[in-house]
Amino acid sequence: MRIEKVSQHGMLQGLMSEPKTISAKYFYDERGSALFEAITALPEYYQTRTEASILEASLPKLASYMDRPVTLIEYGSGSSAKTRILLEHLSNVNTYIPIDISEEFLAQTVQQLSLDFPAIRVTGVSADYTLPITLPPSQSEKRVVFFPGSTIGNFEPDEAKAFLANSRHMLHAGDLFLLGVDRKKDVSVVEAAYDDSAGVTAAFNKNVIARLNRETGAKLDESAFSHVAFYNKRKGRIEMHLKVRSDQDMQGLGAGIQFSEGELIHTENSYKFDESDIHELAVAAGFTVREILSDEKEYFSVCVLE
Ligand code: AVJ
Repeated sequence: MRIEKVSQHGMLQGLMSEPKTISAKYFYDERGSALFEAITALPEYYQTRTEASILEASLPKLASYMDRPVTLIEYGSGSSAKTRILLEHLSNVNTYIPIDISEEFLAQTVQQLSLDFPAIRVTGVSADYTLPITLPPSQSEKRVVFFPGSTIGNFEPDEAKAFLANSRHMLHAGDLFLLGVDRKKDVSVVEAAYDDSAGVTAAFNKNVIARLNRETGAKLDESAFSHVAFYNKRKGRIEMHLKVRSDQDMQGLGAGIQFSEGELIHTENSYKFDESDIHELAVAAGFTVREILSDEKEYFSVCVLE
């Protein structure tokens, strides 16, 4: 008998299905995380600065919810830029647990935050938060989960509900979930945010091909893929795809997988929410909507769920 051990890679799974997909979580290698940070500063990408302005304008209100010592837990913390607003102003936060899939990025962030906020205990957790995770045990503290940036929009509606319902199970009565959601709005505004004139979003999308080459030995021609982004009105979501410009055969771990000219590889969905979507999602997950904090144009909302 001969048993052979083969290596596998999660990126290959979606590439073997029809139509081909690459899960959006694969965007966030070190370069992808840096490109995403660049996206958040683009003039077209209103989300990040709008959410930051909502948080700033809502600080007294948020402080009133945090009436005793708080452990703040963040999913997909990235550079934790928005969280700094909370850590600076909400004096009852004494512990911060950033959770991120990009370990290199997380290590840098945790180091910097520990220097900047010596009074706050910062414990990074490097994990794929779409899978079950165990968190350091909490004391008698109030837990506040922060899931900003409308990252919830990357999930299918059923997955989003299941994810929120699962997170609710590690919370106790009186704990909170702060959920950032991108609102439904004029299509031209939302499409521009995913196809910026500087081409940063295109580079972010195409970076998954570079990652595929590096991690699976695919040897694909990166310039043979182009960025496609559009709003799917029926589904209420932005879709990003990579369009194959010339036939390609994968080598390495995915040998045998072929890409045909004109084919679309689906790389991301980013769902947008109106008020009834927010209520439906929260209620299905067992939460009560305490408050929906928004900017003047209602481009973005931070939902206070309990
Ligand atoms: C980090 C998932 C919220 O969907 O807007 C930015 C990722 N994709 N530009 C989003 C993203 C393209 C972003 N999220």
